[in-house]
Amino acid sequence: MAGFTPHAWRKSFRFLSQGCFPPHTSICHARWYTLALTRQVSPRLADAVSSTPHEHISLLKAEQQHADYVERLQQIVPVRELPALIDHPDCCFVEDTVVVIGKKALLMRMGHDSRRMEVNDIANVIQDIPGLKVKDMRNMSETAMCDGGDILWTGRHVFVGQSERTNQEGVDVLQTFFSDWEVIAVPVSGALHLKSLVTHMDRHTLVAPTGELGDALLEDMQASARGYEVVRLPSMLACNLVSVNGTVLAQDVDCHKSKWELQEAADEANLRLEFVNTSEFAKVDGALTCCSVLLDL
Ligand code: CIR
Repeated sequence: MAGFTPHAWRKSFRFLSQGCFPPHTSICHARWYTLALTRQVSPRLADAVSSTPHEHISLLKAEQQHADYVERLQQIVPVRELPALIDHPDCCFVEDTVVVIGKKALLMRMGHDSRRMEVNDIANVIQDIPGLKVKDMRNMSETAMCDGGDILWTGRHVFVGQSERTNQEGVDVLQTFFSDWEVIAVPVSGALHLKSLVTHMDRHTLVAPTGELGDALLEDMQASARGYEVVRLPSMLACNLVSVNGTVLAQDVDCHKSKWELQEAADEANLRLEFVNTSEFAKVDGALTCCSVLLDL
């Protein structure tokens, strides 16, 4: 079959053997990963950075929710769970510390001072992973800053949110390092990170909130010109998806319409959908994507 490489066969086989692919269907644009990194919750989670004063956080509940998240991930991809960094309340939001695209990993200078030391520990972990070319933003520019939550890598495009945490110099460093890809900068307002607003369900499907915020963002991303279908949801929180190896993890929000729309879109895209409750993390602006770094080695 023209254009269908042994690699593609292997992936299809893996997908079929996981039972995620109804036998009568043949099109699936799921993203594939071989490893996920997660980090346990700091006992000081209640001191995490927060954009608004937050309700009381139950550490016990947060640990249970995190364990559930990790367990769900383990069903679909091997997970390496790193120990909590006791003095870093935000340490479980590991996505912000490093961006991995293909065989390249870029360590971040994060946008919030209080989180910057988190990168030192992940640097050791990332540098020990064979086959990865690793660079450190902190050695590439004096002023660049970027949080991983602002990078949306759909498998076709690298979108970078210019938010309070990611500046133009950060975008420039990304473009220099990930030179095989076009890095598309989009302004972000009304949310912490780009991925607080928009994520991808598969290579061709984005998920974004209904309303003006979503409209403006999708226009800046030129989503439709770039060939993306967009699922629009009334709940912004529900737009933060983790899509791995044919399964989509979504937040168990109160908005039934959002969950219903997601289910319909997942069915159409031949993806399995599971809802995960991360309510304790949402109190400090944490979402689903932020709790893991996904690698395809
Ligand atoms: C922060 O403000 O940095 C953390 N409290 C939450 C980070 C969430 N990260 C993400 O969604 N990528």
